[in-house]
Amino acid sequence: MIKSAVTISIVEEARKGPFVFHEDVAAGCKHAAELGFDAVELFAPSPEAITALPLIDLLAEHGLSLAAVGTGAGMVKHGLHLCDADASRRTKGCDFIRGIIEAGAPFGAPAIIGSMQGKWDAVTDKETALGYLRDSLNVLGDHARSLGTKLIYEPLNRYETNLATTMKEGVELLAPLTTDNVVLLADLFHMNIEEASIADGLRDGGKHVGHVHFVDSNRQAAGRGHMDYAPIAAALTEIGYDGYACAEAFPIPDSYEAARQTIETFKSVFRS
Ligand code: LER
Ligand code: MN
Repeated sequence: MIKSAVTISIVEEARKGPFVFHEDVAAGCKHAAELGFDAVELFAPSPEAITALPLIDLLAEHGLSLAAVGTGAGMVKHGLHLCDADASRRTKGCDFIRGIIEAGAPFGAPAIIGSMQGKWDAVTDKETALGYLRDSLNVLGDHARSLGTKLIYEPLNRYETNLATTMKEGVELLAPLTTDNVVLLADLFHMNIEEASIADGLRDGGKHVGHVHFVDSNRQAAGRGHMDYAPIAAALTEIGYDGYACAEAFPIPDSYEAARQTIETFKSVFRS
């Protein structure tokens, strides 16, 4: 059965980013639980910031799981990414992600590689960049396996990456990997921009889809845009998806209302 989750960001630089709750993890967990979410997804500035949180207690107190942990702070805070032409900067990017994997693993929470994948450019051509990215996915995927979790790779829209922008390209990126421990994140916002059909994109991802960012066409809470969720839910059922549908959306009109709207739409899409 598909489970519900909602994002909490404690990254100052991402204050205007598409996260439902910001700054206060305790308040985010309290509201998530009140509204009936199964889990939260955490976007934190560093591995140390995760381990410093009273997460075990907060999750237990509110009966929540940790769905996933984001790694994008490596990019927004330090400008790191996995396709940097400079090998020492690639290593730093990889180390940052390794730290987040290790901070999430005790909670069974996989790390997400989104913006940390980077882009190819005039210095690093596409094949070279894809090679760098695959090298890191192999190492980090195996590391996640050694800690009992998966690694999540997220195709992004064309304005955020030029590596893999569709589920089909995501599958092609994973195909030559030596690790089988990397799954795809289907973010409905990115898919709405890049896929000819979101439902067909989910079918392209098939068994590789391991996480979903549940959001509307305008990156607001599900139910506040023009996304047609019925064919999306049908495609997720068809591919046997039973992971999280996690709200990664702007806190519009405010965090609580965005979360409330999300769970209302979640129930009508996945529980009726
Ligand atoms: C970025 O656009 C995004 O969707 C995030 O999940 C990536 O970290
Ligand atoms: Mn996303």
